[in-house]
Amino acid sequence: FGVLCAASNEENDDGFYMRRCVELARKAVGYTSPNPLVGCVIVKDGIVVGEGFHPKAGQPHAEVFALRDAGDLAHSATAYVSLEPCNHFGRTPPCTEALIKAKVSKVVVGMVDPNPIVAFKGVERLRDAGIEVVVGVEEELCKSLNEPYIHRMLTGKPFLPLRYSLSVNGNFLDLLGNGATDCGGYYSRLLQEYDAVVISSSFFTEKLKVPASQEPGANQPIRIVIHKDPSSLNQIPPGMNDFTGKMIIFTDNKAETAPEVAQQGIETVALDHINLDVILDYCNSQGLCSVLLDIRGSFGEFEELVKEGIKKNYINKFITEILPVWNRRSEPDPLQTLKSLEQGVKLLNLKSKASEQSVVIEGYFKC
Ligand code: AOF
Ligand code: ZN
Repeated sequence: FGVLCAASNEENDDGFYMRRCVELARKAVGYTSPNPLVGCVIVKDGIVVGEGFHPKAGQPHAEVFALRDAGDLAHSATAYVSLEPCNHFGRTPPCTEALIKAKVSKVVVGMVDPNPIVAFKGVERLRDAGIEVVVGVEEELCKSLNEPYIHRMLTGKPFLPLRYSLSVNGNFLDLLGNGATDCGGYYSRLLQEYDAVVISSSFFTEKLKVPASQEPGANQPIRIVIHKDPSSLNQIPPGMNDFTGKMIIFTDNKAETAPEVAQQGIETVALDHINLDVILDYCNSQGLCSVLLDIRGSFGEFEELVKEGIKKNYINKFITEILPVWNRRSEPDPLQTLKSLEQGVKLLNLKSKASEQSVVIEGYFKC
């Protein structure tokens, strides 16, 4: 009985330290792409002697910071890492070698790295060096931490959830004056998690503030503006780009861009036809792992993108925010396009979150 108790305590401890790794990793939310979020904790005799996380692509990995923090105490210690340690020379040297050199005796890994250059090779290298390796502690949590990174590694496309708001009577809210004006703190926190957000050009034409993450120092995703109205590209009011992030306009308007647009640091890409393939390829080329398709404003601008995204299986996550307002039916309904697709679309792995401002439901769509 005593042995069983000891084993289950050890398992609980593994979970505890892995959750701490995830907590540490999350300090860099929004800043690591194309790299993953990774946290590492070094534990010796039940005491945490080192902690670290990966702050930004190009900078040292989580293990390196944690080992530095632990110094000589890493000797014979256990290293917890939310992602399999790398075993390759990328922008930084292999973490496996750093762990071996530090003489840790055990490594507990949250999940195998889906990067084909790394997958299982890190674990193998550590085992070959005589280090005990446990894989798959708090695996689901570690996977949810890096949903965009994993998605991009496996599909070659950025992760592309679709977000929209509904009134309590089930109508779409454009949030540009149609019933509700503020999405509250939830929306601001959501934005921080994304590398880019696709928004409607009505933020320009209605002279509204472009949505920004509110907390000081928070990640400001790149604003990708869909601009289908040929008459208004030259009427972008000054001060639109008043947040610290980058803005890029995708337009099928061939008219020459007004100098004021470029003066605001806004890049413009003119296309024959705005489509998701071009937008996602652009994001991919910039190393962006996550793009939020944020349906607000001029719904018509999104309809084709939504249709394309669902048909091509680019959109697999839905984020629905129900706000405490009652409103008239909005026309056109931006997701009416879904009705023309196959019946019986079902969302899986639902999660919901309720606050005083809203109820948020997230779910996955599998074709
Ligand atoms: C780890 N710990 O903290 C991270 C890892 O170009 P590099 O050198 O930064 O390598 C990037 C790859 O390394 C990335 O695609 C992923 O496979 C892994 N990231 N690995 O052991 C970390 N950030
Ligand atoms: Zn590494």
